[in-house]
Amino acid sequence: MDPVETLLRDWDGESLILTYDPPSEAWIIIAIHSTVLGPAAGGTRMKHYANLEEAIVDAHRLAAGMTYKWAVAGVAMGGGKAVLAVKQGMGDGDRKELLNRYGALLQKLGGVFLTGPDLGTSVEDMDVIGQLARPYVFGKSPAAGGAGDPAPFTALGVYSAMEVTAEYLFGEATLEGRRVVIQGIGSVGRALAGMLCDARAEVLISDLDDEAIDRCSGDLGLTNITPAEVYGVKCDFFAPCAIGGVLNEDTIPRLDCLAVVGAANNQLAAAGDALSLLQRGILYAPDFVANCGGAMAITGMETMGWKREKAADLVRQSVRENLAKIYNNSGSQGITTHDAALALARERLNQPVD
Ligand code: PPY
Repeated sequence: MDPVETLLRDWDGESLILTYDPPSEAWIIIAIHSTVLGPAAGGTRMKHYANLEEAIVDAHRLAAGMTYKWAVAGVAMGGGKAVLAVKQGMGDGDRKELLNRYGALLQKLGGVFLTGPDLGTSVEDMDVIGQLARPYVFGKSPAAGGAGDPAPFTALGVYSAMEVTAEYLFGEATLEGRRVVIQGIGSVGRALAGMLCDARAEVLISDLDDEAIDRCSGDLGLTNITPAEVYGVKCDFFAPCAIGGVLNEDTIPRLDCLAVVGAANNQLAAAGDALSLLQRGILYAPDFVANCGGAMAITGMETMGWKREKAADLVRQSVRENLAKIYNNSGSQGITTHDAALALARERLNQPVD
């Protein structure tokens, strides 16, 4: 059978909207995993993939992650994600036109899918998409009536997750003196590094982009490590804040950390990798629990009128309570933290509130 057919047939989600955009030669993929708790909502990722199959796999997995993220965070939204699978080296003009056509598609869908910024898209891009699809786009700039960049709230949630993890491991929620390796110094990684520096943690950073590293290490005076070394550095916390799939059979044996607490989506390459981490004695903060801050804060501010302080308080509270529960359940039931987090999500999916 055609690999794409197999993918679509075997997926456990609800539906996939697939459109080819001839002018840009991009595929627009909207994966809707579950609408049990509400309308499907998730970021729009823009990225080049080797082929359509890889792009669909990414959309499928990211959409499922959103279902669990909303469920654990207690937000009445369903899980979805969009992937704009673009050609390499697309120019700014073509990019903007693609975003405009994507906005027109979202408008036509009339709220079947709500979106926000993700890897490869920005608040400015949300303003472009929002010109046509205004009610269906979160994370527009304040000038365009949105709540702006989710990244500081995502970083705040990850920071709270590190505090809970420190408390679980060391009996104290303080991060002072803890050694943290941040992989990926984009908007979330940078904000996290700043918070950790303020807390007097020892922060090491790594990124594929040398310029990003120079900017960040210059601003904050941090130690750099090369991407090749990033997995093997001895530390308390390893924080994946870039691409997914970084916890895999190749990297897990090399990790020299006590815990993995990061912002990237889909950090585990395969479900079995959670068990490999457990067997190595590494505590894993499930990604969709630790990184809910951006999605939770931006949608809360835009749909429920939360002020920034309230959003920050609720993100901290949600991450603290859920992660503590997950660590305790994992310990008492002898299951991975990933399975404990999925169980919590499924419990909430089975009891939707209206
Ligand atoms: C994510 O957390 O992975 C997101 O997709 C972020 C998001 C989703 C919906 C609105 C704003 C941000």
